[in-house]
Amino acid sequence: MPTTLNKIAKQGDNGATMMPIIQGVGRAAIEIAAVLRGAVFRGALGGAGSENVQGEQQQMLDVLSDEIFLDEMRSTGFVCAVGSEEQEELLVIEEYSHADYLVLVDPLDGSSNLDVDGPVGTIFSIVKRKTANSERPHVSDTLQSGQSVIAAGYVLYGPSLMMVCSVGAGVDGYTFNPASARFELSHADIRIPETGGYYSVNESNKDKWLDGMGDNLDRMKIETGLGMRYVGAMVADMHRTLLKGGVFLYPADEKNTTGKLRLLYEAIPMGFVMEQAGGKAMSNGIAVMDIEPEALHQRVPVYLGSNTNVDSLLG
Ligand code: AHM
Ligand code: MG
Repeated sequence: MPTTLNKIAKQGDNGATMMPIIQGVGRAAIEIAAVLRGAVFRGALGGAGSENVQGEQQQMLDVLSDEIFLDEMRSTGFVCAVGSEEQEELLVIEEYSHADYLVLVDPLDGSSNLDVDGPVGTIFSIVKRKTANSERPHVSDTLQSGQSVIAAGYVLYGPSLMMVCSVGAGVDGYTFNPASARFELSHADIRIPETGGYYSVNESNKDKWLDGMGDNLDRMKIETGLGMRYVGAMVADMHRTLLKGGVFLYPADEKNTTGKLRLLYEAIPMGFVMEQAGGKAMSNGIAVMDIEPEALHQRVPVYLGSNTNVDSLLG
């Protein structure tokens, strides 16, 4: 019998409590994957005609994925509120507003890849509320550092459908098997190599990077001779970096002066997974996991990957 997501339930107290929510993420992933596969036939590719809170054009699939994810979190009965990259405000799940956990999500990361059938992903993390269960969940419940994350992970919609997640006891990867209609353990106890062969970044921005990162990258390239890979979807770039080693970065630049990637929906969940796999996740001079969030949609510079490569880039 293949090992399924049920493995998570056996990973200590956190695993047992997180299991229903992660199963909900799995159901959302299967639904989103089906919507992505059929999108071209349903006229669901392209803009939704709306902007998200960051002033970015939403794709129809961003909106659909957000709805699917929220519905599945509601159906678990364990989630009191969801903070989503696609929603300006914290979404309180009224029926379960007394529940213990909040989920932070980027429902469809890298959605600029959709028009060219490129990989996209879902990124999530789970925290326990700080407010009393009798109170209405509040945005302050989401403003907790990575040290408070109980579980986090991502879904990769690529040639196969994969979920990579951690409940704080290492990192496992599960691949959806269409024959059994289940996520099956395919990548047990993922450990990032101490050194990898690639750096991953949108290098076209280099002249506009702040904090001397252009010079750092040039120096690292000369010292290490690393090759370059960049998908432009963080989940895909993170996944390659996790399995093969190397470094992924998105520095602050003249346009995104505090960075582009979102602390709560992208940096912290990926930082959690990266550290659990033995790698490193840094922002400017501080570990991503030590940043105290100040706002739901806060952005930060991100440098994550193999210890050797992150150190050589930032060193
Ligand atoms: P999104 O959440 O709006 O899709 O934006 C995040 C994405 C990441 O997946 C990716 O790493 C980055 O934006 C790519 O940005 P760029 O096109 O500037 O290279
Ligand atoms: Mg994103």
